[in-house]
Amino acid sequence: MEQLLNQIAAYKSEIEATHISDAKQAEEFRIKWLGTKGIVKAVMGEMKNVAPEKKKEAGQVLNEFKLFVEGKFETFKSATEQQQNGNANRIDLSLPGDEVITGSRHPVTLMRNRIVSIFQRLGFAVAEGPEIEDDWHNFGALNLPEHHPARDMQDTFYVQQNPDWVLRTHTSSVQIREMEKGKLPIRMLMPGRVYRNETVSARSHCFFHQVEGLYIDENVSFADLKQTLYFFVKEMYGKDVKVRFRPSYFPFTEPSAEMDVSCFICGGSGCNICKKTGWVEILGCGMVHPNVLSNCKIDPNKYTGFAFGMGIERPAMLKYGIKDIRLFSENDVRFLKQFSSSI
Ligand code: 2U9
Repeated sequence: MEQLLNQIAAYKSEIEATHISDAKQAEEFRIKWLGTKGIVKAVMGEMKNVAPEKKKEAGQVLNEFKLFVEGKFETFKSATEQQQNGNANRIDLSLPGDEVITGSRHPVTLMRNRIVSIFQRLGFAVAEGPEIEDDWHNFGALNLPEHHPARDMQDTFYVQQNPDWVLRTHTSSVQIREMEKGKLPIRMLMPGRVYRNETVSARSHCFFHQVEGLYIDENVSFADLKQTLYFFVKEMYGKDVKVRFRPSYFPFTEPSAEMDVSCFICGGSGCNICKKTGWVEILGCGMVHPNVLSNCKIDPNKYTGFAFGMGIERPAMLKYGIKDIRLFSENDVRFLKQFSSSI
């Protein structure tokens, strides 16, 4: 019995001298002392060697020892848990913050948004359509029947697998799709990418972007077209620009016109941009040809409409001073990150 008491006293001082610094050591402590093959179990086993009259006393001492070890283990465990939580929650306020990489919008997107938002204020809605079109929507419905010489005006990319399919040469095909739905009036804007089989150079590319507009209702006149475009020009290029219309020809509009604004670079006195004429061409327009309305099952005797179309790259190049159209599609981050805007 005395031997047992001495042994327990030695164990107690060993435990008192033990220091635990992490969860791993706490677990090692548990296994050593409280595990199934641990010291506490072994000491309990000594009971059988204790003389019967001492068993009661020995039982109390052993029980107290067991509680002592368990208590120590709980203390170690909660200390290491607190330590772990502390590490996770500790914030070093002196560290620099994470960099917020915001990116920037593409200059073509910026210019498109600018154009679109002006017409949206006049009640134009935006519509989109497929870039691979069938012959009917890109040409036929737009008063360009097969073998019409006007088809040669735009060199077209044909899809090899199906000669009826083309990469759309204008977003007018989207207007046709809207008109075919038969819901009138229509006041819509069609921004999008178009393709033309042209040699790529600093000034022209085989794909570019345009915004087209279409307004169809009863009693729409050329005066409505002019007022709409006047509003656009004033918002886009400023209150002081002058506007002129020149007669033109498009198979899908009659009459047709091209619209120039007084040069917003030199103010009309003559520079490289306006080729010393004082005028810059910005868009084509006209009254929707009656054949186009009929093609879409709209009665041309009841409804009339106007349409217009403009490129996006050229105004973007003039606004941002971009000298080469190819930069738009090269995805050079050094180029792209220079443009920022809220829209
Ligand atoms: C329908 C009927 C008529 C859209 C029009 C133009 C004139 C025009 C060019 C300007 C520069 C395209 O990006 S560009 O190369 N567009 O000159 N576009 S009238 O006329 C339409 C459209 C849809 C149903």
